[in-house]
Amino acid sequence: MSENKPAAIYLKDYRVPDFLIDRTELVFDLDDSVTVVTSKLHMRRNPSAGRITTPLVLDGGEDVKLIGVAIDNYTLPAEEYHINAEHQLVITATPDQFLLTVETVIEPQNNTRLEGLYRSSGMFCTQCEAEGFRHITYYLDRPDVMSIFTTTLIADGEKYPTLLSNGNEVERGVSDEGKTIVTWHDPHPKPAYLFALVAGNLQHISDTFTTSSGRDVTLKIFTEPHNIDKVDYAMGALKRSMKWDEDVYGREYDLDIFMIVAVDDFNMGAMENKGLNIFNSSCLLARPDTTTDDAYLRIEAIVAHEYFHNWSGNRVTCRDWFQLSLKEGFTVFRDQSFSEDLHSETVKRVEDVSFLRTAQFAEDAGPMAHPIRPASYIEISNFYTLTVYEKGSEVVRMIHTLLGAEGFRKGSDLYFSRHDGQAVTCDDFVKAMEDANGVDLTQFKRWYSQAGTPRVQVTDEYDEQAQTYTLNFSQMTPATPGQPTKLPVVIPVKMGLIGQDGSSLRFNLAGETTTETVITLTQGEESVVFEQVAERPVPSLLRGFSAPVKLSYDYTTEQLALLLAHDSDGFNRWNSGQQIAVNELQALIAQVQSGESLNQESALVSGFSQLLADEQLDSAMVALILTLPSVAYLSELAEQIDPQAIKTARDHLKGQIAKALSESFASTYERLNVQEAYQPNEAQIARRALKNVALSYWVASGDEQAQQALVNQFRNADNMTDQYAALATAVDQDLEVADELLASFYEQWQQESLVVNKWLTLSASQTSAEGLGRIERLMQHPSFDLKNPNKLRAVFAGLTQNVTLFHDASGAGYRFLADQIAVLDKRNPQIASRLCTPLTRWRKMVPSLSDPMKSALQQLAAGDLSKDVYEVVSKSLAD
Ligand code: B3K
Ligand code: ZN
Repeated sequence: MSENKPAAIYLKDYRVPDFLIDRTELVFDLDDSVTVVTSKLHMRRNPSAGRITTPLVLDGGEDVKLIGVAIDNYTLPAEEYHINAEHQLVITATPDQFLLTVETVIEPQNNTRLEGLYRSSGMFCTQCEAEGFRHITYYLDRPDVMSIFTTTLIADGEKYPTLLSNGNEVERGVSDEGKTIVTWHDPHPKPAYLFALVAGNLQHISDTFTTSSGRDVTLKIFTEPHNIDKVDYAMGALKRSMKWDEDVYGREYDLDIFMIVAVDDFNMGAMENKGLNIFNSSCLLARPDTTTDDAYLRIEAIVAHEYFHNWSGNRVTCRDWFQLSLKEGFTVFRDQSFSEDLHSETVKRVEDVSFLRTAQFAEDAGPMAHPIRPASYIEISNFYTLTVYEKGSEVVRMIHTLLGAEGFRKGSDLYFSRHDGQAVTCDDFVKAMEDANGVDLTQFKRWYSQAGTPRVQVTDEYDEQAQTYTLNFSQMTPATPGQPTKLPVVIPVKMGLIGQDGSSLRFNLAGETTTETVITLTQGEESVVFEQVAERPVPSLLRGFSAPVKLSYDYTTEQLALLLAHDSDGFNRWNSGQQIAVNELQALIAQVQSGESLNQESALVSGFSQLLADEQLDSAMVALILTLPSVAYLSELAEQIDPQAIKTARDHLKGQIAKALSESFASTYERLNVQEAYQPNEAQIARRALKNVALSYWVASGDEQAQQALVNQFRNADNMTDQYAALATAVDQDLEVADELLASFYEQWQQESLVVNKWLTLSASQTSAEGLGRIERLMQHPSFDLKNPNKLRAVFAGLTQNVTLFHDASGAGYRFLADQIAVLDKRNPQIASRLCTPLTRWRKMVPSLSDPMKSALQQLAAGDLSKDVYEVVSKSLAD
């Protein structure tokens, strides 16, 4: 590893800034070779800092070239300032209040990190969160410095007719050299991470939204000209989001214009810059023939998420980056609730929980485990994690469950009004919830500081004589790096009791008779006694997944089948089916590992058969229940991960169910395979989901007619959902026709970059004799582009899902990934760091894989690494 180990930054060291920037005036002279940035900062000492003689230290980057510095128009001589080893500009002495002018030069066309200002497909764009602004000019690049920005863009108007920044356009003109000059002004104070600019030759669509108080807001979505036919859906999603935030949170939009721009090269999904959201085109562009149903729903959710940040993140922002979950956890909760409200609540909940339990639980059990408010970091980019986002959302959801919808709204109203225009902490958020409701959330706040997924064990007793039913709960949270001991947390357990006939039983708890309640656990061990319980019930626990915990109760298969068939809570119906499958799969995995012949009985056959027979059920729910737990989820549950055994067991169970119910799958497929004009609506999405699950089982049954149906669907589909599902099944089931279909898919869609990404993933995930040569070939393919994070993610997602190739016992798959990360780290450390995740699991792998995986990490560790990759690799290898 590099000689100078990057230092950690600690939450406990937080200090208010020594200086404030009331106004920021930026001028960008954009040019294809160099871009000149002139920044005028109206600064003063921060009265709350209490320090009167500190030097002024402004953040910068190695890629920023300083041309000159002036204070109150006096050009500073070289001895009055210097650049330190951290690339900061240090000015020894300043007045208490002054105008600082800084001129810098940057080269956006050479910016491969995609942080700060960079060029992507002939356009300029920015990404400043978390610490990208310092790669544009010297600044107090921290979220608690909020300033009013005025931005002037100067560029060749022929090449860059679209010139955008935050706020409202206030001036437009032409320079002496004939360049276009446009000035934008954003009246809302904001931290630099929310700054944005875009310059390009773009097209746009426009619309209007009238806010609840009657103001008209202009809405514009910009793309490169060839994608302008794919933005209508996002516009609709934006309007739905604006309306929902008014209805549910009372939040109105606050500028005259709201703009979204799609760019191809982007490190993550999207960015909530004030009034000018910038999106990865994969999270914005939609057209029926190129976009799957899942992607439609994801686009709607991300448009909503970024829009919702206007209040939860922008108007009220984070004091420091340790508070990231303040805006991200809350905003994910808001976007999840939005999608639940607009679509099926249960389906959305199942999808979100599946993702959480698969990926976030794995993170929380690994070397990078951290609380939703971390106490330290080396590189903040590494903390845009599933824990901060998804677990953060679960924590906010628990507050919602504890306070109820009305109490929560009182709390959010108080939070927004009390802190409007401020940079605050997670404690401030919880305090607003407490004050608005007169409750004490002191113990609850342990969720913000403790990492790890709590385990809850439940046992029960029924006293027939007294008609009392007792549930005994015990909770413990396993140790995580740096946190050997944990305290009990507050766990809301939403629950009900089910009778032998499947009905919801009434019970009496604390003098109230009901069929559903929320029990709030607070102790290591505690019991709850339910009275007037007429029969021995089957408990339906943690309904709607009311807390992000691993709950276990020793259900029999019959009890799970009862819940699957009858529970009034849709989430728990699904969960019970999953639990049966998990139990069977775990038994099969053990059989594979010990070389026994595999069990041929599955309780799922009769359950699934009933589901398929009942045409009245919600097709989307049936599709979810029929979907077996993924290899990734089974890996998370495993004591020791044996990917090949997991895959063999899963393929076996799927094949067994498929063969037993082949005819039902065929008839379900035929019933749902209707001709209709594509709409991404509820009913159609549900139908396609079940149809395509049925197809995958039918094909897995080995029926030749199924293969024919698959090929027909692939060739005749008028929408990407159906075409892709057919192709993915062909690849997953390793059908002979898969190669031919993959080739024809590429042929058909080679001009559509986002569709090509799907082709890259499926091609990389395909089992083939070529081995890693196939991955190398894909990376040489004309459609691959090392600069484009979507292409990288596409290929590496395919590789790491490719059990046979990636987890080869020789360790070649792991070494290959490590080699690629090392190369990529020089270009784009954020993306390189993300790609390390599969290797961080080495301790949980079976011994034969653990050693080679660890060696791959050690090989990586021996190189000269960015802070980003260094942090992940060193924490993964730490004792
Ligand atoms: N706030 C951005 C994420 C920025 C990631 C920076 N590495 C998108 C979002 O969460 O809405
Ligand atoms: Zn966000």
